[in-house]
Amino acid sequence: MGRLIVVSNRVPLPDKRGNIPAGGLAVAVHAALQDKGGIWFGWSGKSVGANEPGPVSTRENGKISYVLTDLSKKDMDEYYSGFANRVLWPIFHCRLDLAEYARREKDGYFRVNRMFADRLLPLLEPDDTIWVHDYHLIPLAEELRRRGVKNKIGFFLHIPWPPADILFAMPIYDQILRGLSAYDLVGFQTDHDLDNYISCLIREGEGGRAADDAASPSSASLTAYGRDFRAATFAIGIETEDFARLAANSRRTQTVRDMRASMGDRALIIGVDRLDYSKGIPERINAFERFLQDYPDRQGKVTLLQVAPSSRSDVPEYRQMQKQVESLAGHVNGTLGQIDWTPVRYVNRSVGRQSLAGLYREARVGLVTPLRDGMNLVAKEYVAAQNPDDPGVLVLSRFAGAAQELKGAVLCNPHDSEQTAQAIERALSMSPEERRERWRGMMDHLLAHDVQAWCRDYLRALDA
Ligand code: ADQ
Repeated sequence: MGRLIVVSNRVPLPDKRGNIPAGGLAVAVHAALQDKGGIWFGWSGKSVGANEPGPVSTRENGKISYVLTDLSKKDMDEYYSGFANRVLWPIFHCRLDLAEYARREKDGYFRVNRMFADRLLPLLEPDDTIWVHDYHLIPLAEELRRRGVKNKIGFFLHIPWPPADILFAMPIYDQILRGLSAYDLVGFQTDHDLDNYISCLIREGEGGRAADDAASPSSASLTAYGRDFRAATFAIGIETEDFARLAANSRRTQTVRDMRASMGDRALIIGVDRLDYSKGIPERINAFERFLQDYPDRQGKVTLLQVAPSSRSDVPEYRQMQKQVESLAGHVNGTLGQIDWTPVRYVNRSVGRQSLAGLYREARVGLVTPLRDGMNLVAKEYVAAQNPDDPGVLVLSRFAGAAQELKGAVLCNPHDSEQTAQAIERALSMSPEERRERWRGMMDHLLAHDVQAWCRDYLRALDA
């Protein structure tokens, strides 16, 4: 394999001293880039001018070049806030009710993908391998192929792939479906996503598994739209060992000390998410209220800490959610709280990684209840952060990709508040032996399948 060219919507740049941003994906992909040498290409995060995208800027760091392109205000509105986050994101998370399709924004999405292809083209060498990330850039391979690029091009989808009936409700779904066939390897988070994708091809009458395909649930040789390519499952992981170490060393951080002091003997239940409707935060608060009603002996003895920094505040649904979560937390605190007990603590900001690791470790229960999630790294971080001698229990939505792997979690249906309340009670009353046994199985899995393994496995498969 020659150089590696990574393309993603945003590029996690190193700081001035060359330190790579913390957090799994950035670290693993940087390691692969450092190993092979290459380019990380994407949007700078800045929008300049009204209509015309700004110039490309390049920054070198060791064997890696970061090539960043500014977008125009129009591009940002149409491609990013528009089609990517108001059509693809809701539809891929099965929220047809929230999708707002506008032809102008769809045009902006394809225009930015063409612009990315134009700007990437002169940087490519014949033996480069290209790895494109996520739903913002599905049409990129097709655009590169149109420009004569013969290189190996891989794609990884970080979010779920929807069932055919949902996908087909999206105008121009056929262009999105066809777009993926221009890649050599399409990676999904779970077998379920892969299966949904193949079902879409079959239902569309445009292809499916090739005649010599081995019929594995985790990988497929496909023929579609006149092209032969592969698709497979690569469940993304975290930096398990590093995160566990961070958590073990977090006892003395101020956040953890403050948390302890304020909790006394109370049990902590933790939820950590970007403020996003896919994460099921309102449903979680409702389930917690239900739990306090169904198990009144627990009142005054547990607190739910929900940490949820705002995201995508330029999309109206996200601003509304912020108000909704505030009001639900206020409702539970107002109706059930006591002078010396606040049932729900809601923190609307981001927390540093070490503090986060420490808070996970303090929590008896990790409450991770997305309505739908590609993987959900919070679930994996919660497990990695636990004290092996006295681990907490993960309550996990069956609709998170992570539920396919984390067999020691107590699974729940986030749409069913009664059942989620039971799962919380089950977690809080579990014996230490059972907690340790469940945790050990999950931790062994996470150590063997960390983010470096994910990156290595994907690139090996693309290279094969
Ligand atoms: P996200 O939707 O962002 O990712 P997730 O996988 O949970 O969701 O990752 C979130 C990351 O942000 C975690 O590392 C978490 O620690 C961090 N984070 C969240 N809230 C935070 C807070 N308040 N303070 C500090 N850090 C916080 C998308 C897909 C997922 C998929 C990932 C990776 O939607 O399904 O798992 O990509 O592929």
